[in-house]
Amino acid sequence: MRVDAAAQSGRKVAVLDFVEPSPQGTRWGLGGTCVNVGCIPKKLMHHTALLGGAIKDAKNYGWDIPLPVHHDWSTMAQAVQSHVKSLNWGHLVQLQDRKVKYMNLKGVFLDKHTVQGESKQGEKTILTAENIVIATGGRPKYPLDIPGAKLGISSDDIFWLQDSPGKTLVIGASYVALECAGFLTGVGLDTSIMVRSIPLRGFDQQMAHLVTDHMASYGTRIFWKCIPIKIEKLDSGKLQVIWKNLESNVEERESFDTVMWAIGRAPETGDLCLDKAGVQINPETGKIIVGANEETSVSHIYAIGDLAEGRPELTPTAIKAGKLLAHRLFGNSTELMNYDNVATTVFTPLEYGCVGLSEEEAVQQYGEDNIEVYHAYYKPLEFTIAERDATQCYIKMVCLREGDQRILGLHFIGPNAGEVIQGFALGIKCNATYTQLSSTIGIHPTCAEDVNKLNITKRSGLDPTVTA
Ligand code: NA7
Repeated sequence: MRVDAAAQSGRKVAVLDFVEPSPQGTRWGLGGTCVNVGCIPKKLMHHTALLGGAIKDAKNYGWDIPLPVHHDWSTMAQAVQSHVKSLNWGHLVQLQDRKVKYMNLKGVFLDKHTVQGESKQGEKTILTAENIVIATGGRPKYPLDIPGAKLGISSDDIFWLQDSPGKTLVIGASYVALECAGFLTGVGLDTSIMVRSIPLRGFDQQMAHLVTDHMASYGTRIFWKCIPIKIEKLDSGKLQVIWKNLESNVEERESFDTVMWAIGRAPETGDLCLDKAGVQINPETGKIIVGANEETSVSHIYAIGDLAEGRPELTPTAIKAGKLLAHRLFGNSTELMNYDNVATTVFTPLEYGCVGLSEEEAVQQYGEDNIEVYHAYYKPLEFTIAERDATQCYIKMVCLREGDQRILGLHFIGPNAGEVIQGFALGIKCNATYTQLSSTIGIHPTCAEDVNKLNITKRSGLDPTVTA
């Protein structure tokens, strides 16, 4: 939450932050998931992998680099971890500057205005507040029914490993799974993913399959339609994973140095004693039920971020929602958070950025006859000399079919997808139309210009490959 925003209004503000170590004992500092075990270390490790690709490309561009090159995990880990620690420190300083009292305590509700904070040493502090914001986020799930599951690590651990995880199996097919498997492959590790159903549930499925197609061609092994059954530690120290192939119904096994669970995240609401404050949760998801103004079932208690029901599990939405809440509470504002058309990017080796509706959602909401899908397979200029395969470089724009064709969703797979989509997200937020987009002149030569040049519809059945 933007506690600093609340403090700036002159109110007395305290923030309780306490990291429960992961089952593997990993702990970290102030700043939450994004800073410590999410976006920041993930993007830096993704960049590490991209650099490896650039080194290979460099040869064709005339750089005399002896191949193969070797990547040293410990050097990367130290660099990433010290950057994260500098961010922890920066957050602490910012809180002090804004006169926010930071308390390294784990909070539980005693009643609707009282929270008890407990330190690592067990010392208790009672705090009372007029307004309370819950923003405890979520933590990776572990399966309850798989013997040996605790031998595996999660995304809470991968970024803090001092030594290379070696041959790794990532279980799950969410963006967390694909991103981690992507950078592990990229730094040269033998990496596999186990997918029980579909990749990237909730995302456009044509795009999701292009992402996994690229990963497979890039060296990540994908075990499709497989579910883990058991993990055993062998005398060699390796982990033997036994799984069932749901298509052949056959049990298979293989040993790995590391198994990483990426099977979703659970909201951190269980230990908060929310019942004592009367805060309602959805018993199925464990998430806190909130209104449009982030208010829970108790009028002065708010919930923001991953633990709030129905909210995207994304850092920037939580930050913005916190800021707006502070402005509403203390700054005479009435502006509510608008959760529509939030852009996001999956940082797989070939990145996937999107904003707005998937093709499936657009069909469901408007009917197939009422949408027009423009698409293109394009080749980034940089790929040509490097002789990179551009098979999965693809753009899809979903529009309304009538009139000027309002853009409902934009999907882009290719280099720097986040940078590309961020700009177009403004247009889509402003209800841009296909007509307006095509009248915008592209910047040559970029990948993003191929978005402006989209002109082949899926309905036409014409070849969408960009040739010039
Ligand atoms: P998600 O999106 O909840 O994804 C969890 C993934 O793990 C998904 O691929 C699941 O497959 C898979 N899964 C779940 N349980 C198992 C077991 N037991 N075995 C194998 N595979 C399993 O999780 P994330 O935390 O990564 O993402 C959270 C949100 O952030 C997400 O909703 C986005 O909006 C942003 P399934 O598809 O259920 O078959």
